[in-house]
Amino acid sequence: MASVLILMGSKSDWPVMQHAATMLEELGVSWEARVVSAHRTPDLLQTTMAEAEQTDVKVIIAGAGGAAHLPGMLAAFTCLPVFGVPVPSKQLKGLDSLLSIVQMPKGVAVGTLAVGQAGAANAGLLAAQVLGTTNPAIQDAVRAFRSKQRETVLENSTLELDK
Ligand code: RP5
Repeated sequence: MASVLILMGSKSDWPVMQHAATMLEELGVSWEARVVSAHRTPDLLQTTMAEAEQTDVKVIIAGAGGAAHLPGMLAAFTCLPVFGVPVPSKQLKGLDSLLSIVQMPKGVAVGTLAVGQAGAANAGLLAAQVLGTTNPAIQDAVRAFRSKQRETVLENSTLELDK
């Protein structure tokens, strides 16, 4: 397996979760993405975590929507860091996903990112920062990303009215 395992509750989550993969690509971090549902395939969830524990996976990113128990269930099966991404839901726009993921009871930790694409991208960034603590090339890539972002802001710092 790759360094970062991206899991999601449904293929319908991929348009959001692919932003985590894009960020990891940009930072030179290997990733693998799979669909694993906490309530539709609970057995697969358990075997996937057992597999992750035996390979080189360092960080898990988990995206889910609605009653989003996937990140918490994954965290229950591993001591690898789990970052949860609340995926926007049809009815409640992801507020349900956010509260489900962020309100983990004491004793099992899930790091929760923002709802939607920004959260997915930041989950990739945060995973890279974790890996960067022991991998200088990845840390350099994160620094370069920050510098590029800064330059973009400075280039666009003066605003003019369209005439
Ligand atoms: C969750 O239910 C998934 O994470 C997804 O966000 C949501 C809806 O899934 P589908 O009905 O689109 O498969 O388990």
